[in-house]
Amino acid sequence: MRHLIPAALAACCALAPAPAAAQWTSSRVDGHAPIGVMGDHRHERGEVMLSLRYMPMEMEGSRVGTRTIPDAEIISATGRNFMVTPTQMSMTMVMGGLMWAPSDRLTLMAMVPWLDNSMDHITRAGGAFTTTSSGLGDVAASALVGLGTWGNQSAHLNLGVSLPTGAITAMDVLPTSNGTEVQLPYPMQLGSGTYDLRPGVTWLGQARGWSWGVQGIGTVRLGENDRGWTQGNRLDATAWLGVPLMRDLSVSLRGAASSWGDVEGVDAAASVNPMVVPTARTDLRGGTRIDAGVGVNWYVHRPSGLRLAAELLRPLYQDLHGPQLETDYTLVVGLQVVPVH
Ligand SMILES: [Cu+2]
Repeated sequence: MRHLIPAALAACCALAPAPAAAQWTSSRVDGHAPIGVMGDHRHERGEVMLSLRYMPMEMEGSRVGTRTIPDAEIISATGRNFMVTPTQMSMTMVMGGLMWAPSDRLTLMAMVPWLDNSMDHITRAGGAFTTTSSGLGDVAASALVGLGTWGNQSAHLNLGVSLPTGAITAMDVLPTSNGTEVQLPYPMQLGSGTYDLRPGVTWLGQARGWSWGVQGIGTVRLGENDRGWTQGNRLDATAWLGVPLMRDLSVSLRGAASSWGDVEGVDAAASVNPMVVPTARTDLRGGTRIDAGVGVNWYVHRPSGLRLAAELLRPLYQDLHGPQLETDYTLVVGLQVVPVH
């Protein structure tokens, strides 16, 4: 059975190069995926890896479906008839990661995100204001379970769970709240408020002068949070190519597709009226986006496993339940080190 799966895949998957004599190895500079991919590689028994990622994401302007819509139309009485619209949002995530391999087959991984959000708005009355939220996001833990390594190919399951450690009652002052803090709409919250399953699969391959990988991961929300709503489920699929330019430096090209659902239920205590601003509407949260990314991996110091990597992603396609803010770019800069071999 273990040998039938790769045989069947190799037979039908045109991307897979003919098996070479070399064994797949994470010690190649392109043995780690572009830095925006999580849970792409396993470690050898006893190894510990620490990582830190800095991930700013910028959103400006809104879309309805695939069409951009002017902010003025969103707040016009003859347009979408909202009183307020977001014009811009900056989301910065700093994420610490820990990987540890109790065996060659199993690598355990924990990720701890810190979020910093800022959203600018304009109002029909001609005003402008900004809201912010920051704090711990949803901590995730996962097991990367090896399916096997067959020559120059390797595959594992990603069995993850996300914990509801991020706040879902983040507050700030609004122009209409007379100086008191009120609960912010859904996109400014820091977590889902639910336990989420994150099942997936990762398949990797290496040839002499290049490498490839594909990964698909779902996010399934379990039940509803204690405010009575559920963030939409999501699906993330990505594929990449890596090319070593020299022994310790590689570049990458990646495509990433994401699809996520609307909010189900409603925060009964939400202080913002969904008639006022699109961000308070549960049915204007979902969408689909396809990003293209270019990245670089640098093996700075092999004895300590020190790597420095960066990746820039720009959307090729966005289809949003809107008006909803569109993404302009995502940058990921990361550092990885292996203090225990
Ligand atoms: Cu690692």
